[in-house]
Amino acid sequence: MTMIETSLIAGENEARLSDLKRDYQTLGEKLDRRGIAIDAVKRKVAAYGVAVPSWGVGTGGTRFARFPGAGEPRGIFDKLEDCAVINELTRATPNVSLHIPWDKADPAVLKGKAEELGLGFDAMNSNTFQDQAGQAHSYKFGSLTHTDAATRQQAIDHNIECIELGKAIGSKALTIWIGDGSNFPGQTNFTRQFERYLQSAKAIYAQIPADWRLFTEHKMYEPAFYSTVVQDWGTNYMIAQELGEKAYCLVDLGHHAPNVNIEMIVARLIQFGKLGGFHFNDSKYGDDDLDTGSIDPYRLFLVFNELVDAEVRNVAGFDPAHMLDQSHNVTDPIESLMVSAMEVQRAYAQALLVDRVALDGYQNDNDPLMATATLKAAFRTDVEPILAMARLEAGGAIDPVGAYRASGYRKKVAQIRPEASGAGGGIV
Ligand code: PSV
Ligand code: MN
Repeated sequence: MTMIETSLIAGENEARLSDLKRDYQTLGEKLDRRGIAIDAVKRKVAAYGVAVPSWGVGTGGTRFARFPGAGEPRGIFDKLEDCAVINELTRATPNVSLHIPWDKADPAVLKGKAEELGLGFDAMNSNTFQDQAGQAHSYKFGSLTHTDAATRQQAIDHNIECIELGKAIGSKALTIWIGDGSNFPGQTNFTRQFERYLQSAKAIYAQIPADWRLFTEHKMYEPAFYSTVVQDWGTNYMIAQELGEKAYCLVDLGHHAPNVNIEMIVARLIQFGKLGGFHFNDSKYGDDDLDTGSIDPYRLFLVFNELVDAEVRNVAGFDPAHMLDQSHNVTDPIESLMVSAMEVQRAYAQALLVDRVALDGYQNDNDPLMATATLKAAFRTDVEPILAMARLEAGGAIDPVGAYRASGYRKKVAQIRPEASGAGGGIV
């Protein structure tokens, strides 16, 4: 049990419930006229889940400052409690993604706690972008691509340790993101550095269990500002191809140049069987790590349009992992993560409403105006009654943020987490 009282969810009074039923029925009639069965959409939304990053429940920060809130999680077990609240109210986030060593703990205890809270574990994330206390070799000049073999081996061993821990707690994937690159022209030899990357990645890949997947995550820049080793989806695709069939590309929405057509990258990776999954977030300028759907919900919808297109076409082996990866600097992280999970569900529900037969026809007839209007018709549909009904039927809240605020959870945990110092490394 978490600290949210179920009575509070039930406390979402009868008036609210009857409003929802009416709204659901009205929307159902509207969709019926478009040949769409609302219950079928609701079932898909209800079955959909997006993983929460353990590090997301602590207040994030920038390199200038961090402003922690009261009742911050003190470690992985507090983080799991917060993640359970998110899932309890939204019923959309059954799994948590761990970052090692931030979340390192006895696997049996981790597993027990997660089970008690009704949670599972998503992909494991390794961390070779920071030095840890007592570490033999520094990552200042790189990790998996370092010029020094012992430093590379240390980074490889850390990834293998993540796999071992993941196996013990029921995870089925490892995500590798490295900060390696350079800050000056001439600082590194691009080719030799990438050769070292491939060599190290192959050593990790060799330890990936048969029923696991390895995700590599690209990012254009930061912390290296002149060049980054795994900088874009092209390089990422080469890596996945070089490594083998268990290797896939992970797309973090914030890791591209502004205005890049991410939905097309998604389509390409699907077409060539290498889309591993997502880190959802939103951005205005760069890797802002703002809340998913807060800046450009249409782009999120367009990404989901590609995913639903693949789902409808029954693309073989298509099963991307979905996760949030954001930094909450000015909001209560629990609230941001709940809203973000619902934004992802909303984009999925809207994409399910696209009239794909009509779209196909307009595309073949070279009718761009009607083709784009077909997408807009789906995007403009207010699917909130579908999301709320799916949540309610699964035991969640009609209005998760309202229920969370009414529960007083943050105040309660602030009393039992007095010396909270923040979660993880505070970096995203
Ligand atoms: C890097 O910016 C990133 O997106 C990677 O996924 C990291 O694991 C995460 O943020 C946390 O720092
Ligand atoms: Mn990420």
